[in-house]
Amino acid sequence: MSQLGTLEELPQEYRQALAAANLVPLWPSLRALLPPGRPASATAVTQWRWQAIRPLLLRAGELTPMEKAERRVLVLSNPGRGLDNLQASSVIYLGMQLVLPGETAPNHRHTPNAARIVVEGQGACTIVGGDKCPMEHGDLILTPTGLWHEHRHEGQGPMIWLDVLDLPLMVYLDRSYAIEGRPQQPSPLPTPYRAGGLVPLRQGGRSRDDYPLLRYEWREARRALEALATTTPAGEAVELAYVNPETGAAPLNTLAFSALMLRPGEEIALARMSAARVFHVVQGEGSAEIGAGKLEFTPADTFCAPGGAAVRLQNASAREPLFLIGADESPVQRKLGIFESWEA
Ligand code: GTQ
Repeated sequence: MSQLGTLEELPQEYRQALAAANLVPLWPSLRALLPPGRPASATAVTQWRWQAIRPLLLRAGELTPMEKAERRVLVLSNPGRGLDNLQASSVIYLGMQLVLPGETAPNHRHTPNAARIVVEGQGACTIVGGDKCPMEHGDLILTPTGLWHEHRHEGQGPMIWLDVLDLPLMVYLDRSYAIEGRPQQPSPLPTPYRAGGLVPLRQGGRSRDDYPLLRYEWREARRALEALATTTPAGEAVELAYVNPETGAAPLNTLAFSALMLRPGEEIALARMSAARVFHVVQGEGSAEIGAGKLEFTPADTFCAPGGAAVRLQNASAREPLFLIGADESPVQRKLGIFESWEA
């Protein structure tokens, strides 16, 4: 592959004439725009430690009242992409959100898709399109694009969860905006969708909802992982995909989610894929090798892997299982026809 000409090689007056006409020569930037063989990524392997986040988030609770924050969130930002850009990866935004007893994060809806993974606390709920979703440790709760949502906390003690959004993509597309709404009246009827694999028999088993299931209970995910673990050969990933129970597709248009279990002492290699992913530790301790990066994690830590990176995970305990929830941007890449994966 030949060495291409640089900007500096061009006469100064020529460069000025180009700039005056809003023109730029391609060849000095061509290799950066279209790298040979594989894409470049600014996404750095990054770990966000719960032990660092929690005290700083609780201080935000003292420093900034809800009226001054609307969403009291510390953003888990990837330094490789520029800390101020508030991105975990090119598509994924992560934020740790705090709601104190009696507080409400006001009702709104927006173009970005969001999901929350509950980290700490009891007695809060997210109301999504009138559907009141209780929030318990490890639950995955969806707030898909365009649906009204607000958070309330009627329990005791701080309530904390991890927000996962496709905000960077929406900002890049010039499609990110929010609309404020009045507080929702939660529906008196619970959603007929209680669990994956069980679809209410109405309208031939299909509802008119694009998002029939909004809350994926950790209790059920964990039970399903433990059952799968009894038949999965040692060293093979015990991994379940969260899906839309009617279509089998990823629960959000842009983001896919999975639940992972590593048995005591186990080490696994995940299938390599072109989409960046993030991992949140629901329970247990372990270590990760992501490309050339190595990190050790404890409960409620969060870390990210750039697209294309080899990921190995190890359970540090010889006695206890390790549970993680993963989120990745593969649905965006699949829809664009640019997704690639390789066997582990
Ligand atoms: O809870 O609606 O972390 O709108 C960022 C933007 C959370 C939310 C975030 C949001 C929300």
